[in-house]
Amino acid sequence: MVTPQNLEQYAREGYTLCPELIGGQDLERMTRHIEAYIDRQTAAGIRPEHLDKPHLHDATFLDLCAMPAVLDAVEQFIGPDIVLFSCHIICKAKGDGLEVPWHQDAIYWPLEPMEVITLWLAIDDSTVENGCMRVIPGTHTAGPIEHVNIEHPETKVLHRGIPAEQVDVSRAVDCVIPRGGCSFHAPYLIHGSAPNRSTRRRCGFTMRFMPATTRLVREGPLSKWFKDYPLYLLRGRDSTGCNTYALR
Ligand SMILES: O=C(O)CCC(=O)C(=O)O
Repeated sequence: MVTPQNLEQYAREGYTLCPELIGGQDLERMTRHIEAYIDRQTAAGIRPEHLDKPHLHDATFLDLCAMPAVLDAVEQFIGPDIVLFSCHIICKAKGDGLEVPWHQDAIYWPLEPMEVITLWLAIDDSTVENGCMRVIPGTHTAGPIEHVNIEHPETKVLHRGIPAEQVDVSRAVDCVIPRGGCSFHAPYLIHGSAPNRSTRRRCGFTMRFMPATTRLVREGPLSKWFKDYPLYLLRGRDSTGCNTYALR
């Protein structure tokens, strides 16, 4: 459940944690579907951290992102007209989960204005030991920061990141979240996560939503990825007509 304190913290610090978002049969259904997807993809040789945009291959993920508990929470932050921009399963296997370098999500996205929120749902208890997400509070207002190519990219989830020397890691906050709870973070917030060397899996399902007043810029430098990229209007309407949407 999203509280007024969550909204206030998100505005002030660029992130907030909700220890309970989804439970019961909804959480079971989501977990079963995600685990089956992970099994299929890892059998095909894809690492479980790299399961980006599963909704493009499997429409059930659209239904999971449209669960009322998810959209009711997101509505508190971005209002009633809610577009699914993207989603990603980032599952770090026990003893073998890759690090996510420090980064800002926004540098990958051609969105105007850059109003988009990430809901990171804990499919497993997410702890310091199994590589929970870490954030640098307050960095969401700094705008874009230069990212560089990562050394040994095969050992990381992303190929570009912000060098650790340029991040004030003394201010990092560990997003410890029980299964079924979530965090929300803003697009310019600096965040990352450590490798999972523990004996427990750490699986997260990120869902990224924007208000229908944010435009996906399909032309320009990122058009290779976004020219034909489907957006889904999951709730409300687009009164500005700034995007085109795919049908669910
Ligand atoms: O799952 C993680 O450790 C990192 C997640 C992340 O970078 C994101 O959701 O934007």
